[in-house]
Amino acid sequence: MDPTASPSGEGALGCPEDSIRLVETCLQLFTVTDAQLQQIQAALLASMEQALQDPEGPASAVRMLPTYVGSIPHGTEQGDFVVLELGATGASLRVLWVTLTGTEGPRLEPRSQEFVIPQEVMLGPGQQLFDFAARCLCEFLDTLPLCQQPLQLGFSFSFPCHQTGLDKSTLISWTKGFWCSGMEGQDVVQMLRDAIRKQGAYSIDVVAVVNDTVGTMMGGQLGPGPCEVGLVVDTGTNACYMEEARHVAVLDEDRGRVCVSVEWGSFHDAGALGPLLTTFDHVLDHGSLNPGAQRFEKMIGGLYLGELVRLVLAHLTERRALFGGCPSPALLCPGSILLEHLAAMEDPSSGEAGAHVLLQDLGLSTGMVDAKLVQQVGWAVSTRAARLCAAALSAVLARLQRGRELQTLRVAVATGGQVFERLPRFLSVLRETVQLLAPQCEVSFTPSEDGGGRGVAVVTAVAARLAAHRRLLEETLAPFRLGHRELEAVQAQMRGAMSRGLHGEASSLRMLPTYVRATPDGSERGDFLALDLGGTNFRVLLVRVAAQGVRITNQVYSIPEGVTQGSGQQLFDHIVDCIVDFQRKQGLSGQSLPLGFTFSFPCQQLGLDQGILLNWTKGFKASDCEGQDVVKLLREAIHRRQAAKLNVVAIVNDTVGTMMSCGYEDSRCEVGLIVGTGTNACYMEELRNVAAVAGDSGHMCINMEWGAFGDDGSLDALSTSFDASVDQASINPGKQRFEKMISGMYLGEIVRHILLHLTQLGVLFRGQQTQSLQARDIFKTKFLSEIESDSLALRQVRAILEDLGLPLTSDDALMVLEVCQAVSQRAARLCGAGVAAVVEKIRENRGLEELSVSVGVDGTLYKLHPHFSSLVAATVRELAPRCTVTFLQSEDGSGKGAALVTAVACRLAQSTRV
Ligand code: 0WK
Ligand code: BGC
Ligand code: BGC
Repeated sequence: MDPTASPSGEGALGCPEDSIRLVETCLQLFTVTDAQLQQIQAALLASMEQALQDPEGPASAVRMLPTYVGSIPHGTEQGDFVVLELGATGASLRVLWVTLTGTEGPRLEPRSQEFVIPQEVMLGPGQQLFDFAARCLCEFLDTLPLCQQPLQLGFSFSFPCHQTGLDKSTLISWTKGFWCSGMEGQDVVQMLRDAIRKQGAYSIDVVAVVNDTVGTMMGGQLGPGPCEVGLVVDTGTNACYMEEARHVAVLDEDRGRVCVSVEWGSFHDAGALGPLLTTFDHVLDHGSLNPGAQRFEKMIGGLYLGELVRLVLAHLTERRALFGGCPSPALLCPGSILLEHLAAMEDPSSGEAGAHVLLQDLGLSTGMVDAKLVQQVGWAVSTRAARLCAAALSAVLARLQRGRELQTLRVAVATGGQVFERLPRFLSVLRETVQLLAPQCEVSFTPSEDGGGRGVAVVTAVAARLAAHRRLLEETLAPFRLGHRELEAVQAQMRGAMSRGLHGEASSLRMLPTYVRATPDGSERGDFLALDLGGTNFRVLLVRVAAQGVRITNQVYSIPEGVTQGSGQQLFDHIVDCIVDFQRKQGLSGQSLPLGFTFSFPCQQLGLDQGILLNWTKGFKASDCEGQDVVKLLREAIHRRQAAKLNVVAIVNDTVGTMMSCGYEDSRCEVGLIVGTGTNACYMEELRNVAAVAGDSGHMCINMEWGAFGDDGSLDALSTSFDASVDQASINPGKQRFEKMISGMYLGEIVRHILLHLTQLGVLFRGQQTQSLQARDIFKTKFLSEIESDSLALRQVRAILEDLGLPLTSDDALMVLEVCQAVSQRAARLCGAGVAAVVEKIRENRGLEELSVSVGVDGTLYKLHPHFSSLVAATVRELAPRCTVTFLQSEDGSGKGAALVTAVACRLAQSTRV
């Protein structure tokens, strides 16, 4: 279809006026009205916002790709960096050596070298392109006086990529003159690393990959407003800008900004752009490497402007409006008119001369009219390009305004690319049109330094800093990542300590007999009082055991630190006061109910109702108790308080109470596990294996007191400086080493010490030590459970940490999350190794191939942490594959267990009396 056909449709033209009219009609096609530009601006803005909100949604016209660049340069970056630019300037790549000297240092000119990329490399296998780039890189470095230090490289790769990190980016599709095979979907950084390694000449670390628009923006001179937009019009075209992170759905961020590469080259909107596409655009697209794609780019990019001019000239020649209707072979040859030809015709005064040169190059005989008309064609094509580019840029400005809810906007746009360098009129048309389309924006245009090379070096400096931080973080957390072999060693050491403890030999595991010989059989009946001391809460319970089941009434009482760390008398008087208060409230005053006492501390039991406290743990240190029979201490307090009716029948450890409580529902429950303020486990051992208790048949529940495992130094290999800091600051240094690596009282403190260490290294909080983080116990273990919860987006992690007065970035929040994960995973894995040791002991005790057993569990950390329980179970499956272990979370706590132990004792006492 001939766009300029006269209604009457006849061939040859009468006079020059006809030619001019025909040319003007033809050039009219390249005229875009302000209204059409506003339409494009609106359509582009709409698809930008759609792509931001719904990246997976129906293919939006523009991609809006997050670049992981979260801040614009603050000029402090320093160091030497290599920059490799591929794809911005068509058939060439550029290597630069950039030295950043921070805010104080002098500005040093980068050294650079350009390499032409052979056509067959641009259209060949992808690996070949990267090998070519790596060879050029080494050739350039060979020219520099370099010493052997590893080099850091920033890779400017000017094609649409899905980025998942500053150094991780997969190619979506080729554009412009590139069409290498086997590359789409590939990680371009890995491709480059492999190609450089193959060269084997230099040790180069590729630390960042950026789109050329980002390098352009980061290289923008600091002007009136911050440079927050990068605009490239080179062979292709694109822009990036600093979007509010909360508006980028693919990032779960609510604060700060992130640079987004718009990839507006692929913008196509039938309504807004459709009517503007001329036949020449369709012909050009049809003849391109990627027909149907990058339609907007093909109206603006320097790779296409010359071709558009050629197609128009060829058409007008065919219509005999130019060159007497005699085309030259060159005029009919695609790609024969280049950007520099347009550049030569740009200057209103010398432009005609430039047109003459072009026509000579094309072997066309030129008359004055022709040259003038050719210049007009060049202008029309580049003017349209500049106005369309302005419409797109105005959409970005409108997005910036809307994203920040601003009435007016002041911003600097960094520009880069040959079209800006060679077609000076392009920028003035662009500026003018932006003023028209975005009147409420005050926009300054600033050419990017070194074509964006310095900008890429700045991003590389930031990436290098982050990569260094990541390495320091990994080094710091590595000791917390326990492998299968280390856990097997812990399991074996625990088995050894269990055997030695049972035989009464020196061992960090005391393996205390509890005089609980059986788990409940369901025949227990009656009302019992129970006390539960030693966990987060002190509770007094009334437990009614009936045929229909167990009913519990309980009340939590606080125990002030002054009492837990006061005198023993004070502590037990306080306990009795709570009991009396509870009895009064439950209308039990004066009633004599059997009482079971869950006392969650290491006790040498001499009988069910006799327990000598070996040592306090978990922050308790009431005086005159260690070495005492705590049942006696309780009875003395009862006596002092004249609460005569209380009958203490049994003292049990919370692990035993938990096992009994769960055993009431599931008779296979033969292990009790607590992971709360403290940690410990008990299990049903064969009596024959318990040296301290007479008898060879039957079972005895053993309180392992595994919190003390490793107090003999057997865990030192796993202990870190942070564990040592926590231990030294505790009220029982050197004691409860296993507990201090696992339980709720200590995990928060371990994390706090690691955060202090990472702050010192400058990895966190920009190295600023904050007052709040110096405070002991400020980082509660419950924060780990909150921070690691999957449902919590990073933003909520920030909220928790900001409440602690920590000035953090999203990278900081991510690192704090990783620290919490490392600490809690080590705790869960160590706990799993302990349980594996116990269930394997039971299996071997019974000479079984396979064992199926249940473990009753209680404790805030185990119950509230989002991943702790599943990681314990996974570790047990890994280390004790011949045991099928069911973990039963205790609902009623160990108070019920204490009552059941008391009930069993009363039943047995009853049966011996009759
Ligand atoms: C609830 C039990 C109690 C035990 C506690 C441990 O009833 O006996 O001491 O769990 O968990 P914590 O409260 O220390 O987190
Ligand atoms: C690419 C963009 C690039 C632009 C300018 C386009 O073809 O898709 O990633 O920024 O060219 O080089
Ligand atoms: C105590 C144990 C107790 C555990 C869980 C440890 O500190 O020594 O007796 O079972 O904490 O509460």
